[in-house]
Formats: sequence, structure tokens, C-alpha cells
Amino acid sequence: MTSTASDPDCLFCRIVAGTVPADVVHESATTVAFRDISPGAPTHVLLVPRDHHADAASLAAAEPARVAELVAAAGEVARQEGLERGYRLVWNTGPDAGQTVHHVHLHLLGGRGLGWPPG
Ligand code: IU
Repeated sequence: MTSTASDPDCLFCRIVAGTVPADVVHESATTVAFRDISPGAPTHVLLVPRDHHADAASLAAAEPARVAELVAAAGEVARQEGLERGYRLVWNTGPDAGQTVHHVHLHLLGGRGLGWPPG
């Protein structure tokens, strides 16, 4: 499933719906942000659109304004988290990038120096 309001089989749709618990740090009418269950940095938050889209390119094609809203929400969360020294935003897309959840999610990582290039 690439794009629909909600997919009952999708973990992140369930988090958005509140039927699976998550540590939510920010919400708007269109976006939910919650802490990654397996953090890769002191701050590791996932930002998702409430509607189900498989990946960033699908979201950009269907609802381009949502992409900007996710990036703006990431900036708000970074301020909340005190990431004045910087942070990284990542959209893993497809198997080579290690995408495991097929509901588009923007990783926000910060709170330590982050190496480059990523693994
Ligand atoms: P990925 O870009 O699809 O690899 O990222 C999926 C993320 O979802 C990954 O960092 C997981 O730790 C995270 N996650 C989560 O926060 N809660 C869960 O129940 C599951 C995965 I499953």
C-alpha cells in the first residue's frame, strides 16, 4: 500500500491512531513526532504524517506541503530538545537504505557529534 488515509496493518498508522503506545513529543493536525524505540543518538525522534504514504518521494508526489510541514516540525522538536549545535534529518528509502517501516518517517538525530558519511 503506497498512499491511503490509514492502513490497519501499519505500525505507524497505529501509533498515529493511538492504538499502539509511543512517546509522543510533538503533534499537529497533520504530523506526529515520537521517540524512536531504539535510539541511535541521545535525541532520536521520528516524524510522520498522519496519513499513510510509503516513503518520502510518494509523500512529495501526493502531498508536497506535508514534506515541508515535517521538516518544520523537526525544527520545532530540535528547539524543544535543545539541539543548538545541530542535528541530522534522514529519510531512509528502500532496502539499500535500510527502510523497515513503510510509512514515511523523517529521522531527527542529535545530541552528539554525528559521523559522515553514514554507514
Ligand atoms: P527505518 O528508516 O525504516 O529503518 O526506521 C524505522 C525506525 O522505526 C527504526 O529506527 C526503529 O527503531 C523504529 N521503530 C520504533 O520506533 N518503534 C517500533 O515499534 C518499531 C520500529 I518495529
